Amino acid sequence: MTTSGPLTDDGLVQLLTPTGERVDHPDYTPRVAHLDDEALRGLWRDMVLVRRFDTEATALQRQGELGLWAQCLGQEAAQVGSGRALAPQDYVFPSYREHGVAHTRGLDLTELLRLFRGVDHGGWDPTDVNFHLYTLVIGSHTLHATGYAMGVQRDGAVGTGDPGRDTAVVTYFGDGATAQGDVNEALVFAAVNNAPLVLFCQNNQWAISEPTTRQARVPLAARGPGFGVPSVRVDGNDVLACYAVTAEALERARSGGGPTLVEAFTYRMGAHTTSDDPSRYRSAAEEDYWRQRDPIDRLTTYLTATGALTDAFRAEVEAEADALGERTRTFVRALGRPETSTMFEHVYATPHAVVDAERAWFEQYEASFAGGEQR
Ligand SMILES: Cc1ncc(C[n+]2csc(CCOP(=O)(O)OP(=O)(O)O)c2C)c(N)n1
Ligand SMILES: [Mg+2]
Repeated sequence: MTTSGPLTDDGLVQLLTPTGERVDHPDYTPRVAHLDDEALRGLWRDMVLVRRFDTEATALQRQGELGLWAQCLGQEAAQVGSGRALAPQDYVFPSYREHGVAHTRGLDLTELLRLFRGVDHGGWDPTDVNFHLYTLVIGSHTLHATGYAMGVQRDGAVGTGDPGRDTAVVTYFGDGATAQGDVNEALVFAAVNNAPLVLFCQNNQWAISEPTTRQARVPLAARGPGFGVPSVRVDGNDVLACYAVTAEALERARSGGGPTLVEAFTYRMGAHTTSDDPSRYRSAAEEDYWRQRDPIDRLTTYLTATGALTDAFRAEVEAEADALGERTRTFVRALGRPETSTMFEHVYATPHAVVDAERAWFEQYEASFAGGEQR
């Protein structure tokens, strides 16, 4: 689109062009060489299912079943490509639209909806799938991830050479988050402590209505070297390239080589959230430009050309997506009203005197209303 500043699209690692042709890259082609037709179909299936789920969740918000929804529309390749490069023992700290990553971790996507319906402060046990709770405070979780990665390092789970043991931590954040102090502090701490961390920035061009040009004068990946963190810019709508650069960064982290900053250059095709109307601040021409770079379309074109994507497989995935949509709707509508006292659960991992006192006060307060009703 442009050749200077934060919007330049030069220098992006790419293995699959927007028109669905494979291109070679000396460093990164070998990192996807083992992905056979079945694995490639798997990436396509992941992206199709995530998009269907995202569409269903948006519709559920419009029907009043969810308080809010943050779409990942357009970012499926960045999320599925990076997520599928992870090992089971790796640990993820997401922000709030990493639905594609959640899917690759094995989290049932419906579990994401408790938070957006407002019936739970989290919704899942992060340790079940090594996928932390969503964080809405921009950038704060990059510090949690850095601390967690330093803990992994101190546990001796880095650089042992045992592929089942060596662990990396990945944190996902947006372009806007890079302007926050927390993300910059995370980069400093991760760098000087050589933390086994991958800082995965999805540059989707917008931070609500603020364009990337209001966040930086340079490509976001150019910030990494100033912290002493190796950085790479990847075509975020190319699932293969995202897989490859993440695999490299994870390998560096697990082997003791320290952190990497990945800038996945992508686009938020939807609104920021269901509370936003992007037509107020961006052009239809820009949206068209990115629609032609749709991450799913390019893999569809490529796999159709190679013969890997058969009509039978497409029909199978379509049926699976229909079933997921149906299950999502049923799940959300069956979520009841939580007991108010559940807000006191999981504040700390162990019992806490202040929380106990607050719960006791609250129960007494609620009982006073019940008594009032009886009078
Ligand atoms: C510390 C903090 N400041 C402001 C906000 C309000 N806010 C919510 S999302 C957002 C924009 C984030 O943009 P970006 O980091 O690019 O992520 P994206 O939503 O585009 O994925 C802002 C400013 C917040 N949640 N937390
Ligand atoms: Mg953004």
